[in-house]
Amino acid sequence: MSSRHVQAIMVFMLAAGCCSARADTISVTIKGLVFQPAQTHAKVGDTVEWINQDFIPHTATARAGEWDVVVGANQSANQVLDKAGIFNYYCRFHPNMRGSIIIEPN
Ligand SMILES: [Cu+2]
Repeated sequence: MSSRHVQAIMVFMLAAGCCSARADTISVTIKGLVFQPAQTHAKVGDTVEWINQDFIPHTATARAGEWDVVVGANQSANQVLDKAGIFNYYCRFHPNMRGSIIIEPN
């Protein structure tokens, strides 16, 4: 293998390492009509994944309207977090279900 090839591979590995470390996926499980954990932390650019383990659909709906994610029964759904702040959300079908995400600037 030529040294140019080695260099190219190293650049690729560095780039991959950089970006996967910067953007995380934060999982929130929905089980028994509860978001777990109810409060979670993230950075701008991260993705939150809601994993619905219930047999009924739920939503993760931001109070201020930034996002409204429907999570089907036994399915998962994602949302990229593009703004910093404290985001309170709830389920439109079961308004007692509440969660929040504290999103820090990247
Ligand atoms: Cu619900």
